[in-house]
Amino acid sequence: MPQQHSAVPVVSEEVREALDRRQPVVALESTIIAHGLPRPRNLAVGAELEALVRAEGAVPATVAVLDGVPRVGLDKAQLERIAGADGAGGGGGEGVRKLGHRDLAPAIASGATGATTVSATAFLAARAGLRVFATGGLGGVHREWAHSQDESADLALLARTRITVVCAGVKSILDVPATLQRLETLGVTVLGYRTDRFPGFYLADSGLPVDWTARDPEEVAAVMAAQDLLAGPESAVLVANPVAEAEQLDPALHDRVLAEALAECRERGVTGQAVTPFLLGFLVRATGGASLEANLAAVRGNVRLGARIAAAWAGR
Ligand code: PSU
Ligand code: MN
Repeated sequence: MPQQHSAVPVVSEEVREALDRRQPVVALESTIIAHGLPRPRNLAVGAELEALVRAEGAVPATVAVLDGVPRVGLDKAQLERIAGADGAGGGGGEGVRKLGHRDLAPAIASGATGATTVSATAFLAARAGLRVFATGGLGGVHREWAHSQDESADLALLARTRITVVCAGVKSILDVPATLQRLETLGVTVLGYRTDRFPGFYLADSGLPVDWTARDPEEVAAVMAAQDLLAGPESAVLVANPVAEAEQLDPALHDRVLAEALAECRERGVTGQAVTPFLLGFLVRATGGASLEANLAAVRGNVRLGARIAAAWAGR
């Protein structure tokens, strides 16, 4: 049944008011909540991330699609549905799909409920007029790319979306050098935050360098302003913010368990959208939860920094 919506996306009143008053707003994705973290911890994390944004004086705008309506800014009940905690079978839990930007049109047309990945979140947030987005780690080129051609839609979308994405690099389950190369080819600006090393998601350092370093939120905002001044292709800025070394996953454990995860993924023939959640879930179990703590530490740091960048941007 075709659906009709007056405005896409629907922006919550709180987010709309903040944008109108030029107050800082930070977009948050929902795939990490629905598919990237184990339940029931995921709901607490979703709420915690919003609270962290507020504690920094900014307004959080979690993005998702509910009953075919793309939304920027969720209320408590909407966040609970995405986390699968409504218990009422109203499309929550397993019924929450993972939506990249290409999935938005069919989700709208069919009235589906789903969590948005980096690509869908960046797209909807930019459409709503948001400029700053915080997440964990981006998708990218998978290690089996030559065989599977699996490159996250995150990369191409960020090559044509004017938004600043704070992340802990790209997920270390990926081919990180290939992903950095693709970002260069696609023309996406990458800034290390207080570092000249590209972060490794669970690890503070992926072993690869970055060309540019920002020392504070004002410097990031200055890059954003320069992007607008140039009026070049509508591309993103990645702010690569490393997890604190004290909170990173033990690198030796990381390398060992990741090799097991990749082998298991191959053996089971996991493909497509299922690959990233499978690998993240495997790592959580195989590290006894240590990868989850490192993942959360990275996301928390990114969300806090996102709020500060949004404040610097709003203050310009
Ligand atoms: N960061 C995390 N956990 C996640 C993701 C990012 O800490 O689960 C999600 C993001 O939504 C990202 C997606 O867009 O993983 C990438 O999935 P894929 O590789 O299928 O494009
Ligand atoms: Mn993929």
